[in-house]
Amino acid sequence: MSGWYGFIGVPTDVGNVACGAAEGPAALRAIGLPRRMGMVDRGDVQGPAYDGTRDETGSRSVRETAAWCTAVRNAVAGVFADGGLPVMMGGDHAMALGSVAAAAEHARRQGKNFFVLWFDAHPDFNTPETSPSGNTHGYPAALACGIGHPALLRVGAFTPLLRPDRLVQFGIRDIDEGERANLRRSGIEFHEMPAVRERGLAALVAHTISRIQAAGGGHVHVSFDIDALDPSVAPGVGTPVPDGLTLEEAVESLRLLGQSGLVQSLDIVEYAATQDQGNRTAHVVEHLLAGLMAGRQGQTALVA
Ligand code: 4U7
Ligand code: MN
Ligand code: MN
Ligand code: MN
Repeated sequence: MSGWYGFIGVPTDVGNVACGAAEGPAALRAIGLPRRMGMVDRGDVQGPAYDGTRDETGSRSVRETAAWCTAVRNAVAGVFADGGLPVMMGGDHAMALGSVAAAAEHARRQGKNFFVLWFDAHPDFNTPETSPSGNTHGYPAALACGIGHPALLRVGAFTPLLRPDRLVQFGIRDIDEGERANLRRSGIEFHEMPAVRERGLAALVAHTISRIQAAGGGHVHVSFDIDALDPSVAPGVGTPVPDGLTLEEAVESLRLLGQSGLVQSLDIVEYAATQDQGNRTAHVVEHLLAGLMAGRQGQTALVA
């Protein structure tokens, strides 16, 4: 499969105060990631700092999150317009609203069905009403489905950006009470760790790929929060949760997704460089990306 990859740095912790995610893209460039992976470095998106004050809904940094997501959306749209596959490097997960907006708009223009696969310890399906923290990195999946803060729903050209039955989540193991009710009400398919352990991540992902293909295919956006991985593998995250995915099963799943030819855009988010042990987690990011790239070239991914 031909094409090029656009590296878009999103150095922000706008969705979660000083979690270290703002330092992620610079740390990835410091190990030479975009260059070594043969990517086109499209530079960093910019935006305002985190504001911890709560607004009338209890949410923090709403205006700032909207500004970042709008800038991300424009940067992602630029890579689509130039014929590349955009890879957004976070930065905390609040930015995914911007990439999902650009991807959904691109899919619609091409007349394609739009799907999002979400790898995360958390469903990120909070609304201002259910969020215990008011932090917007817990909102993006719900916002993509058209649920949540009205100021954030305006980031995309339309809402909902995504049909709830076209969102599938993997690796989930930390759900807030009200968030679980939101997931149930929307009918989201989410695979918690016991199911992943029982059936195997790659098998679940392969099943999802078949279902998407049976539905006529489309544009698949992958949003990979690296806290989906076990903290022993990826210590450099803002909100670590024990009992996560292995690197091998995550890389194999991304390879399958690459091989399917369905994936047209990718977020790898929540790399909190300041929490990393040396560059361990930066190299994990590289392996994840290498998995997708190898799959797209029809190769077997290697995990070193
Ligand atoms: B991440 C949390 F309360 N659910 O909403 C919240 F546990 O993007 C965490 O997946 C959200 O890292 C984590 O604040 C968001 C909390
Ligand atoms: Mn986070
Ligand atoms: Mn997340
Ligand atoms: Mn998470």
